[in-house]
Amino acid sequence: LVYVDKKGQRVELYSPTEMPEAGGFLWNKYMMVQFNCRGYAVGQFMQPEPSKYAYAPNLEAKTFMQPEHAYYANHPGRFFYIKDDDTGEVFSAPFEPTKTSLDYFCFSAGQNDIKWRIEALNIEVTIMVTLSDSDAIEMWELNVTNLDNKVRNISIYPYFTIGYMSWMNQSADFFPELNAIIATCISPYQKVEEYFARHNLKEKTFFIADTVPTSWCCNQKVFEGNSDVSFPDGIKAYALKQINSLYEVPAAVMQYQQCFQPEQRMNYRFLFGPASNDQQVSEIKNRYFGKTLCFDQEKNNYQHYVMQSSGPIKIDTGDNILDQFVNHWLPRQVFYLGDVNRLTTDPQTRNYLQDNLGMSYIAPNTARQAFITALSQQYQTGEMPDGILIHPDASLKYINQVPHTDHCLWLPICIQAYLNETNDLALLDQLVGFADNPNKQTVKQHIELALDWLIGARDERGLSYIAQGDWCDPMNMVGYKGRGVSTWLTLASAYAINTWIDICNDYQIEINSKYRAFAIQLNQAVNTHCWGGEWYSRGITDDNVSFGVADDKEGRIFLNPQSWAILSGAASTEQKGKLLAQIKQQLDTPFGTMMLAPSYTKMREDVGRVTQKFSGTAENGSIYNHAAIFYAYSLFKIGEGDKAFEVMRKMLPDDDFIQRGQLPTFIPNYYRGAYYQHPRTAGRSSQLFNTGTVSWFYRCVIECIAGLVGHKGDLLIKPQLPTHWPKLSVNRKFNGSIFEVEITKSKQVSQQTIQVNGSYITSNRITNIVAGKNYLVKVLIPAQSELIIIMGV
Ligand code: CEZ
Repeated sequence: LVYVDKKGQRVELYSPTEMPEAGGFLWNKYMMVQFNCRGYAVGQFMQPEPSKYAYAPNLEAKTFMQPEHAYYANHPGRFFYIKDDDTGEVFSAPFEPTKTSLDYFCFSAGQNDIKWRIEALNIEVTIMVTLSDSDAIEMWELNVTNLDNKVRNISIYPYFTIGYMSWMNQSADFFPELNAIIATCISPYQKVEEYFARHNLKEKTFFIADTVPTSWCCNQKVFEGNSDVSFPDGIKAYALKQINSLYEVPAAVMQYQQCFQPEQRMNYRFLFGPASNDQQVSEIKNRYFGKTLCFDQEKNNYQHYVMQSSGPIKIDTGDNILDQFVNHWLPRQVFYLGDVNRLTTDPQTRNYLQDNLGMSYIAPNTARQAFITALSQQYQTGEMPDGILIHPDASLKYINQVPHTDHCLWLPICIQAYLNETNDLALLDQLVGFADNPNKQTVKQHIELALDWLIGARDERGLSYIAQGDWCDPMNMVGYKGRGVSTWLTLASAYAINTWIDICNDYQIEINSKYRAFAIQLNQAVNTHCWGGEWYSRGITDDNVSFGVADDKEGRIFLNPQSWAILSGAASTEQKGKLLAQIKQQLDTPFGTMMLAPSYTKMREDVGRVTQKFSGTAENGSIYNHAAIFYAYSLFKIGEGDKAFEVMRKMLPDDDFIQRGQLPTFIPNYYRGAYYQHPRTAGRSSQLFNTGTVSWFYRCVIECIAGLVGHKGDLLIKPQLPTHWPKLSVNRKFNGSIFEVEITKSKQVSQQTIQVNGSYITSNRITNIVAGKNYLVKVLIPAQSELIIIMGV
């Protein structure tokens, strides 16, 4: 069903029906498109806010990318009907809208393109879509081959849906001089000010072909006729009716009537995207289909763009799905998130910081600049805003208008990963201004102001106020009256402070002793008020009710407070033993670790919107991978490498592809949970590739599993291999050098031994790294027992 190719860095799916929602995504700085294997597509481009160029049949609310996006018959898509003109038989590629059974089907997701190969009626169709590097343009290539040994008359119809553009004004026509269909709209608005802000909007959708069509149609209703999209009247007829759209739903359909000799192949290219005016369409046509073969050039440029996602680690574990994911798809997803900030203009502060934790490994300069951008929008009180504005016309929208209380704590946590990787101590001395004061202070001072803000935002018990949410966005009614507190936030604040203390110790930076005292105090407050005997609660509401506790029928245990109690040091050995046992019993499933259980089935007005999400989806008890990776990270920190690896490995589908419906090309934000409540849907992927999971997943692979951690410019070696791996080969780029590392389990050693370029070293630290030099590192770790680290770091 699924094949993960090593060399071509592709993942292939051989059925259009077994995993109907599976697909892949492409993006550049201007747009992103998610293609599902059957031909449906969700695309958007930035101007500067996300906008559509292929619309749904009804007017859509504009929000963020939705999980578990639903597809339906007239959903936006890019399709090719193929008709044997001699027999009248029809099929469509890649699969929708005719859903005719095919002789062969292959959907193939690549790093920088998506391809299909289809066979039916003795005709082969191959399709390739890629993006331009410099525009919001989809670039399509179609090859049709007559596999027969007789002459055949075949009609080929590319059908690119445009959909319901606007209730104010929409139309479309064919422009012979451009060989293009152009649809135009005035997107709805109300305020006069909006009129003046809109003249550069791209309100045209173009479909340009490189080959002159036999016929065309721009009118969805006329094309479908009395049938529907599965077998439109337009396809039944000999030729398409050349009808435009005058305030009728636009469509882009062309027809190529072609006589094919035996084994003859025909090639067509198309461009699809948004433009401001016809002149722009003409320029695009000339540029991509002109004499200079810009189509191929752009395709190459896009490949180079995506290649920038290459990361600092390649692993060979023998587990092909994991290896290909870590070596190619994981850095690609990390780079997507970090390079275009999820294609938003006001990324949530915690997302922006964590996405740049990931970028620290791939493009450290980008990460550095992002930390500075974020800090320049901090208030002088130390408070961080809910979102970071990264475009001059951006404003805080949607979730960023809801006050959340955790943003400050991500600063030292994310910056620590950056410093490990780069040893760029100068960052801490960099001067940066504030949102409400241009007077600059150092990054170090900014971080301490953030920590002071967290320390100040606590109640008389010493617990952190949650306001209308912490990491958990929809936990909006625990503290909206101003009194509710969060166990997780208190623990995470302690962890953030401890992380800052570690950074200062590492770099011999003087630090006020109050921080150590506050970290202890925070942990103590949690142990006094939030430990329930077997696990930690999630918080205490405005009305002083603890929740996430044994007495709760729903939402009895939450994962995050347990993981972060391990990270913050709040949990004693005994407490750790207890809470790990409870996680195993109440939260572990074959698909991963659930975020809470049992999932809520009805509104709790003292917890909030999270309880209204459907049980087992998103924060209401799914396997929310972001929470699960925090858990994995905490397990590594206490040497529970096997458990941690299991949590991570379950983020990738393997022998359960059909249940997950997901290809191992990205980690989705969740898999359905509520394992005991809704076993039928448990494990199903959200298909949403916007998730903070992947930066942490990358960090866990680099710093914990391979254990090749940067530290003050040195490379520490402290791997944690799962018990069932006999060895691990790693290629690690660090500090401008390449480390070829072989980690082998051996019965001959009782503690870790390390040879660097043939000589043993006495600690687990490679020092005096010379940039440009290659290092051959052989590590032996004891076979039976867990790793013993010689020099404790
Ligand atoms: O958003 C994510 C946020 O982007 O939810 C996480 C949070 O930490 C991330 O910053 C956990 O709450 O509003 C909502 O109800 C949803 O929770 C979404 O905002 C959610 C989506 O998955 C977005 O991709």
